[in-house]
Order: sequence, then C-alpha cells, then structure tokens
Amino acid sequence: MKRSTSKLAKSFALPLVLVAGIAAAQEDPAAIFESLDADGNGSLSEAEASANEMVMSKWETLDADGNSEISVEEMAAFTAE
Ligand SMILES: [Ca+2]
Ligand SMILES: [Ca+2]
Repeated sequence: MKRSTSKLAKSFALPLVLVAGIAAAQEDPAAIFESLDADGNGSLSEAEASANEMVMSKWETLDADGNSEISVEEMAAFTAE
C-alpha cells in the first residue's frame, strides 16, 4: 500500500519539476536559448535542444510552426506565457 502511494507521488512530482524549469526559463529565455544554440545559427535543432530537458519535454509546443527547429521567436513566445 505504501509503495503504490509513493509511486503515485512520483508521477505528480515530474510535472512540478517541469513547471519549475519553465519558471527558470522565464527569467532569461534568451540566455538559455543562446547556451543551447551550439552552432549559433539562431535556431535550435533537436540535437541542440536535447541538452535541456525542459525544452525537449515541450518540444512539440515550442516548435509552433513544426519545422523541427526552435527559433528565438518561438522560444520567446512560449516563455512569455
Ligand atoms: Ca543551432
Ligand atoms: Ca519552428
């Protein structure tokens, strides 16, 4: 009984971590974007974004136009919410 309770708690803990990650991103999305844009071409490929769990977990939402790259505008639009 106790085991299933802690398992349930874990399933709720992950979204909280993601929310915390988004809150951190809101502080300076440009800095996070810059740190992830390894080749400096102004957009994040999936490989570049894989360094950030928050970005990867929200990939489909972040990539608003679905071109498999996240532009600085897409990042800003998402974190501005
Ligand atoms: Ca890039
Ligand atoms: Ca895009």
